[in-house]
Amino acid sequence: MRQRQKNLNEVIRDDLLRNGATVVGFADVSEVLSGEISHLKSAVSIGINRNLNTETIKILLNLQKRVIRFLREGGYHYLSIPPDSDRCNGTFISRLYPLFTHKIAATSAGIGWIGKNGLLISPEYGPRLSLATVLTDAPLVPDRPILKSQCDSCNLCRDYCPTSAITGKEWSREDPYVELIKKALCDNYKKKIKTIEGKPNCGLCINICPYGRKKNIRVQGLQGGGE
Ligand code: B12
Repeated sequence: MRQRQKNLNEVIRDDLLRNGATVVGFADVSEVLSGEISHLKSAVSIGINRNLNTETIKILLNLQKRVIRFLREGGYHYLSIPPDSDRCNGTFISRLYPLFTHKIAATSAGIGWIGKNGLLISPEYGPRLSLATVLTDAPLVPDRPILKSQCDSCNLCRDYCPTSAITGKEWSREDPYVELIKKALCDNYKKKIKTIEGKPNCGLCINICPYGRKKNIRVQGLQGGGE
């Protein structure tokens, strides 16, 4: 008996999961795109369960290249948004990241919600996924978006944030830009640690989150969550 041919979603997802992705989702992002990229209505959202560091960025970039290969073969247009788009100074991509964030793709692809710590929380891996996105006009079938936070009454990240940057408000797709994090406080703290330890390593709001957390962690002396 002949096997059913895989559709493009399945081809991409299977390939990425075999090559290092932890989660892969597909989103209809047509309602959030404007201007130069409004024709790229679908997003492939890729998450890997690793701290955001140089090696992680390399892996994510490689996964994005794999997606692009399939899209190019199908004759589709695409735009790859690198995991560290903010560092691509002066480029077209660097202008995009405040307009289209990896978190939009991830919640729209049903990978998770935005937690009180401002991070994408997956039910299985918590806030420990580092993210990358490829936008495309390929006819991908969207997964079901997640519409609201499931943090409920948990306030661990707010209570343990060393700089009181977390407001404790809850995210929903209806009010997606509610102030979750006082970004300047978070950023300044990371800069301060960088001058002392050489790396802007905090990550307490990642390590304390109960979603996806390994049991029996020590709350005192938590390790940092990335660069
Ligand atoms: C600038 C930046 C920072 C700044 C500002 C942080 C912030 N909260 O915005 C600083 C330097 C402080 C920072 C710190 C960190 N960052 Co940072 N950062 C970024 C960057 C480059 C851009 C984020 C940005 O400015 N977005 C613009 C604002 C307006 O959007 P946003 O807050 O990101 O997301 C909102 C929308 O997505 C919206 N939304 C979600 N779904 C939907 C759906 C619809 C339809 C709509 C309309 C909106 C919507 O809700 C979100 C919350 O309001 C992204 C990479 C990227 N290109 O996305 C990484 C990124 C957000 N950072 C990341 C990480 C890991 C960190 C740190 C943990 C690093 C560390 N170890 O300290 C900390 C965590 C701080 C924290 N708790 O937020 C990861 C987050 C992964 C995750 N699981 O969520 C990202 C995605 C990088 C990556 N490639 O993985 N970061």
